[in-house]
Amino acid sequence: MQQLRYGAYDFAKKVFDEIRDFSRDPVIGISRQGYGPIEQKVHDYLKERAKELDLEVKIDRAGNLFLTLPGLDRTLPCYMTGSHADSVPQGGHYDGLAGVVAGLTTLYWLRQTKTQPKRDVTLVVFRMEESSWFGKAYVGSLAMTGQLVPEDLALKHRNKDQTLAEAMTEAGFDTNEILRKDCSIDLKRIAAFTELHIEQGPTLDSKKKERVGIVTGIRGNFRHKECRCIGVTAHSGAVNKEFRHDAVMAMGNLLYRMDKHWDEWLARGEDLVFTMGVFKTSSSSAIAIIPGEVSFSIDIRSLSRDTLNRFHALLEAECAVIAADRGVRFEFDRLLICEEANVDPDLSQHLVNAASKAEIPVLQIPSGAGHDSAVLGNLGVPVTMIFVANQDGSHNPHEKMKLEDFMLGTEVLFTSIVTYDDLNA
Ligand code: HGY
Ligand code: MN
Ligand code: MN
Repeated sequence: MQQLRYGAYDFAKKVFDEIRDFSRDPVIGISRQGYGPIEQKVHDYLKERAKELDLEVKIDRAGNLFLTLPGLDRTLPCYMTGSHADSVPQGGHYDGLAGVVAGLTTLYWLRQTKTQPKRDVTLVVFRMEESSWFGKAYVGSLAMTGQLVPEDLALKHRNKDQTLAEAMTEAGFDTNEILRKDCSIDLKRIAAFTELHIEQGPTLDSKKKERVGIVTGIRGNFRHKECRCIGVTAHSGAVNKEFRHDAVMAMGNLLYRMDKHWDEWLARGEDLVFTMGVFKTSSSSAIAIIPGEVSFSIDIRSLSRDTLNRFHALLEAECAVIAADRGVRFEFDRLLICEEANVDPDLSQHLVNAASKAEIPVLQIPSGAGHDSAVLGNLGVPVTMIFVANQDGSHNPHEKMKLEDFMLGTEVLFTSIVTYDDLNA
């Protein structure tokens, strides 16, 4: 398998470099908004590479892109791999794109070595996996599987007066088609789905030996895009503490309480992370004004749905206590749920076997981040994920990845695909 690392190394490097060149945010990092012009440019770029590799190209009603290398027996369900090409605002280059380039590199190497697998191998490039622009995650894969609702498309852009429906229409898609309840592809035609992704956390990069992970489960999440704490705006000098309804102080108390609960839940072994990533006082806030309003986002994640339900309920209960205490009120917008997902044990074992066949040490590791794989996994498609080590985390402009680590992960993917039918032999 040595050839894969070196033969396709330059191909992968070229693809990453060329896509980076047109993805740079004018200020810092990478910005590729889902259903935005740069994401479209990536899809167009991939269609060009697909032509060179003589791949079949298909685009579904939501703009998800499918590139297929035909197998010997086309009646068999395909081995699918893929991820997303969009990014968070001023984020990194590799979140999502690594899985797309790994799939393309695998197809490239199948062509280069004139290997025709028994079954079709399809690379899927999902639209708008990131929730950061309109609040909803997995938009492309949910559209592909008929799970979007009109309220999703009514969500507003993070800082523009535009709905998701308007962005989709502007990108040339028919929102009535996108809201259909049937699947845009036959899920029974997917024998196995493997998504390669950067870990986005510190575990693999802290290891000398294992630079590749086999994912054991994908956290689900409960999100609110914009909640509000409403108190009373007042003079910061003239109003003594007992008369105040200070929204920021109320939020400070809420965060303190939830942070303590979080520690207690971790101490008793629950899998849980809790983030308020967006936190805004009103545009008229000023030094000498007691803030009467705070808007904030909520992101609660866990491998366990029960943990998610109980922590969300605790948050609401604490809000009620603080509201009574401080004379403020809390408003929650629609709860956005991304389901937690299990990986397919047999397919995961196949990946572990493929890694050992390629003599690549791997670590079994859960995914804290959410991924499109969870959408397919929860609809009965056998899914697995391959993580590759990356540096400086993710969802920030400093995210890095070493191409050597990427190629190790791609080699596991390649080996998994070319040996898949031995599995069934
Ligand atoms: O938020 C996530 O976990 C993913 O990056 N959309
Ligand atoms: Mn992401
Ligand atoms: Mn991602």
